[in-house]
Amino acid sequence: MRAPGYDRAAQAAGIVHIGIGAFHRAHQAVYTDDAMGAGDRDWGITGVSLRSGNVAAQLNPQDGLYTVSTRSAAGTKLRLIGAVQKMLVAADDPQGVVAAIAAPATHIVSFTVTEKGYLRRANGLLDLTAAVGVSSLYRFVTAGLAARKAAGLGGVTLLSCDNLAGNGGVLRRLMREYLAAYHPDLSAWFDGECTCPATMIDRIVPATTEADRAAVEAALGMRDEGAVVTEGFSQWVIEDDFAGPRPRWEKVGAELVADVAPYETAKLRMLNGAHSALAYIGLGRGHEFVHQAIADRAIRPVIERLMRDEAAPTIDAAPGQDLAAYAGALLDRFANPALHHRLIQIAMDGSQKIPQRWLETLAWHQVRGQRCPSLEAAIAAWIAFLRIDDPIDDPRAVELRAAAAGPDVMEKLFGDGGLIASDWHPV
Ligand code: CS2
Repeated sequence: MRAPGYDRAAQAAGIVHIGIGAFHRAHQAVYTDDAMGAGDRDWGITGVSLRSGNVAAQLNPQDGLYTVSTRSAAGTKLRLIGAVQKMLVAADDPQGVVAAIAAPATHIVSFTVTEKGYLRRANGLLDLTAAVGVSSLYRFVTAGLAARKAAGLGGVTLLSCDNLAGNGGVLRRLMREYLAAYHPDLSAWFDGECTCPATMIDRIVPATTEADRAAVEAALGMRDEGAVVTEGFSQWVIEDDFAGPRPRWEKVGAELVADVAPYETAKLRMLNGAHSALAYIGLGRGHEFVHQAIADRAIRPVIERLMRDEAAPTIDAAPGQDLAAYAGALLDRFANPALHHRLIQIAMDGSQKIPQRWLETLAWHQVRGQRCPSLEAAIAAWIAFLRIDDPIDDPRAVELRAAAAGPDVMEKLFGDGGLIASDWHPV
């Protein structure tokens, strides 16, 4: 098994990562481990969980070490990742999180807090009440930045790695709203000292199951509570706009570009758009996993059309970006039988995901007088999903359930003043 090729104990922590779940451990932490393996120094990661102590309880007793299993039809590869040094739980140690952000060695604060973690209201503006809550990223980042300013230190790069359209710009705007409301004295310093690059992040990482941990234990001969399981494919496109030093991630497979938008739009509308459609349509037809749904002959053509005929034409491709090839590669990735990616995991938080995954595509076609049969089928499947009796995992579950149960559901969900704000109007 491949192990870290650098002296872990000698590395300072240069990155504070907020929202350290399986995705971060299988993606950014791997690039960072590779960068340190290639000679970069002092990019250890301090992981932060805003609420749950689970990841800290898994990783801290292992000194931050964990394995990544890469699974394909050809078999599994195991590798040990050393980039994460320690874990903090914000609810238990808020001062520790602030101190980590304020540490002189910290240059990057990165995020995978999921779509709902940005605490936006349906109109896209910051929910100023939620943003002062105990598990708000804004509170910790602001306190850390205020401490840096007070100590005469420079700012940091705030790196959003979530599946939002224009994630960097969204984070910058929401941070500005927060500062204007609660810390106006920091606004100008933030604008002058901190940057928020956009990123496109891509790797399919199913939630780790007990069976996965048992498989790792069988291969390793020891228990890894922090194990993560993923596919071979990995992609990271980053806007080259850093406030200070950064790992040379471009030496280890990341792409540093001037404009992330074409990659991010393609990823959200094609990969994630197809994923959400597979989730709701697939669950409706009794499937459990992505690879089963994509093998269903009633579903696969719907997904192909969604990617090729509905989403792809809406994207202004970058030079050399081949959207037809991308669609083909995505179908292959979805078909990976070794990954066991649960549809119900993708189905969660639909209210937060659907605008950038489906509605922007629908709006693009609507102004051109065109329909999108696949996306319309996906919306019908989502509504059917909202009507079944199981609990819905979504921050707006109660309102969604009520809207889906009554008459005029399309209007209540997508109409003017509806639950899901968008430029697309149901007809
Ligand atoms: C998925 C994503 O759970 C979901 O909503 O669509 O997590 C997806 O697997 C990743 O974005 C792939 O990069």
